[in-house]
Amino acid sequence: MSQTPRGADIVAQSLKRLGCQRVFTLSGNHIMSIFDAALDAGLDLVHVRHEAGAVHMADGHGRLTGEAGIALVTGGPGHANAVGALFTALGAESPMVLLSGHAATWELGRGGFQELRQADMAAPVTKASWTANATETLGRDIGEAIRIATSGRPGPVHLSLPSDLLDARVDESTVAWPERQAATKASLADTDADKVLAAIAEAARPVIIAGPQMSTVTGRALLAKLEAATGAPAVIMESPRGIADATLGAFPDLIKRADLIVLLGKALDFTTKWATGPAFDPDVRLISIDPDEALVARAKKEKGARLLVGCVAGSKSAAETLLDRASKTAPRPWLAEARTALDNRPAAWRSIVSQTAGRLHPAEVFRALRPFVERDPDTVLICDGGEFAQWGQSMLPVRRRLVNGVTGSIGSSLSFALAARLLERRAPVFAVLGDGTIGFHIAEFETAVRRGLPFVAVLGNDARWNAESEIQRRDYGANRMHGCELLPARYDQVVAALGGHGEHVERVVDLPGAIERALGSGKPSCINVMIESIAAPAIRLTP
Ligand SMILES: Cc1ncc(C[n+]2csc(CCOP(=O)(O)OP(=O)(O)O)c2C)c(N)n1
Ligand SMILES: [Mg+2]
Repeated sequence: MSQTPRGADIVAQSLKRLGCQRVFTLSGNHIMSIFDAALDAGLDLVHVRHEAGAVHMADGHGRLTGEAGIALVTGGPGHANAVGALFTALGAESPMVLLSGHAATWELGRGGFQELRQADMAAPVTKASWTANATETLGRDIGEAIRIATSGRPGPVHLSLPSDLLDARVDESTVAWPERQAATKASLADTDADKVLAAIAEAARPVIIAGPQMSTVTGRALLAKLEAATGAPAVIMESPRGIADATLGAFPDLIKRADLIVLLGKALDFTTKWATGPAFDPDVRLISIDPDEALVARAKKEKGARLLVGCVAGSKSAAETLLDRASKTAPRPWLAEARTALDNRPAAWRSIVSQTAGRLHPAEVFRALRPFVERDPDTVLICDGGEFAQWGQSMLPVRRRLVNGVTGSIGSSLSFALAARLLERRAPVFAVLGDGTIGFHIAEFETAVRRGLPFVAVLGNDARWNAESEIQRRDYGANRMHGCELLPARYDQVVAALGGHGEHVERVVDLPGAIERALGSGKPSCINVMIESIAAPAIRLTP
């Protein structure tokens, strides 16, 4: 590198030093210096079609690796487009950094090109958000952004990079290069672990609810061990549908009977219904173990003396400490009862068939897809959207799975699929989504074709935004359902036109062949399955 690097070189070299070789980006005037610097730093620029797509890809990368995903967008409109997608990453507790170009410092307050208060704009949807103020310290800013994104409760961080700081050259001896730092995670004190274990042992019907950070292959394995060691059923809550998430089977029947709920990195919020109201035992007690002190304090404020233990600790390390200190317990009947509820799926789903010619019932789609998802343990499954995807979340095996997450924002799945394929070169990547949802980022199929990133999108096409239609039916009446209709468009043909593989399916017998051909094509694929509009499943032990 030159003795007098540009700020842009410092940014690119710092990313490389910190192990971030892949950058999800969309070009723009403010960041072309970084594109140039990326050549010498050897960064892989994954050049996408919408800034929100770049953020979703960085989010998907963060969720799958636990390392910060990096998105790079231009200032002003590029940044504005990116910000909305940060909300998804925030809710999913995904480590990622958004780097945005920014008007030059000398232009600020003078009506500069694409001048915008970018850091203020991103602040509510990030853990930290700031604007760099010197060329020499750009590397340190990047190191700090990555450290914050991956520490404690992971999440998105934003850093704006004024273009004059990127263009300026400085003497290399003055550069503050970032150090590779381990993410800081508080550990659970042994005394607290023992209190938690004692409370679980004393409870008759304990339930452990983990947050989205545990939604990884290792997190799930750890939770399964914790469940076996403590006799308390352990679940992950990562859906805005909360206790009614179809992934959790008849969870409402189970949680109503719980006398102790252990929140393991799970916020006491709307998804957990603040553990109050008719869905809960009024005497239920809680434990909150959370990396974020503010969330422990919130649980204390909400629950008062009902909060038995509140302590600050990272979810995974806390689960490991609990496992280390747990003594062998005899199997409890409660765990068997709880598993029956969690694994419960109505018998009718095995034989349910569509009532409409030329359209499949969602259950038929997922019965056909299931063996393909099960074929390879490394398969990545992505579920996104409304009612159709909820059927997928309840009927498909959960191992390496990404869902849009607690914020409920739809549209991220195609970007997730690209990020997943860049990491997983062999096993299938499936994205399950609705016809409304595919519209947000359908152009990313072009990115996938350009980059040679095959995956299979299984699209449930009911020609409507059905989740919202169902709200209209329920709250306002069947005769007042309007404004949510779409055309039964041929999304498969759009994908084929972009260079991918398209399949159109109207009969269940044709679906396995279509999936097989899509996988065999080696191309980004879209199977446009015409479906009936069916509400998301609600599972109860006794209907
Ligand atoms: C970004 C965003 N916009 C709007 C919504 C509201 N919303 C949730 S589900 C849904 C409908 C999804 O339609 P589709 O993808 O066709 O799935 P379907 O429910 O029809 O199966 C809408 C509009 C949202 N959650 N997020
Ligand atoms: Mg739909």
